[in-house]
Amino acid sequence: MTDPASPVLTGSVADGSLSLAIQSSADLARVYQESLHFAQSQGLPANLQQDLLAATSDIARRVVRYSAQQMACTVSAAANAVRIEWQAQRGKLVSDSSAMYLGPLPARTQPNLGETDSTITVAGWRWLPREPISRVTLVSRPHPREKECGDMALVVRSAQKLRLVVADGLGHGPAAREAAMRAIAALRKDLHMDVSEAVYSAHQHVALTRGATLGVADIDLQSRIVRGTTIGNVRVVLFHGAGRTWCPCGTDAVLGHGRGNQGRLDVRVEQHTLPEGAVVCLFSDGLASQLRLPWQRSDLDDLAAQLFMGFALPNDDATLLIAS
Ligand SMILES: [Mn+2]
Repeated sequence: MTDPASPVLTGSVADGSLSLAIQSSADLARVYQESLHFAQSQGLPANLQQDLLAATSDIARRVVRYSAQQMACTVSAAANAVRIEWQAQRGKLVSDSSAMYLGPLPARTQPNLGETDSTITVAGWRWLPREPISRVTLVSRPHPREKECGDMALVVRSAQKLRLVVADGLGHGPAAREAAMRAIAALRKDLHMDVSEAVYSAHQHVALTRGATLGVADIDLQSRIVRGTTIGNVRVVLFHGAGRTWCPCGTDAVLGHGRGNQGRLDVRVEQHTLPEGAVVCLFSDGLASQLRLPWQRSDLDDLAAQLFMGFALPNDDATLLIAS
């Protein structure tokens, strides 16, 4: 999961960690046993042990249903806090929910993109015990003629802050990915910087590539304030209740272009408080801009699958990152 080409980029592991191998339903019992042993060896409180077992069991069942060609799941524990990261590459997207679309847009009928596409990567992050934002799900798929996705996502967290990023390299293919990867690397390295500074830094890093569009959301985990911006057509949207609560207007520009005296990038950062139960979404233009949440709430991983299947467009890299 530390492969720089991977969409999963994370901080370091502190105390103990456990890697779970999940290939088929035959592994589910072992996943449970290994998770239990890990939870006990880390001396986690009973309620945290239960939550950890429930989470790894849920993830293992999902991963088996995705029929992914590659999967990884890592559990880390430090100071009575647990982080779980998982990734399933080149699988088929499935959703538990029978109610596919009850939202403001009409249900999309077959063929269902996710069920026919085996190039999708799904990844998730969970933090225990529960916090203002304790889960993130990523769904990503390259352009149909490409092997590598020109979009990249970043999920990185410190004690105070969770940073979510989607970068979309212009065009598609390896050169697009290079541009996106540089933006992501800068925003990971500069986690300590505020959104505006970090975006300027990314702007420098992306110079000499073909450029990228970008969405960034920094969530302050103590004050429950989200600060965000967009450069170009990546969307950052806060959903709460029935509709869009907040969406930073951002800047119509290309990251990495227009450097020098004449082309200083105008970064406009906006902020909003994060209400209880809010969902933060970032997505590239490979998903339709009118993306809306369905009325009926479901598990975050199922919601991500539903949104991706409902709104992904056929002829571009597509990346959706959602957090709740
Ligand atoms: Mn795109």
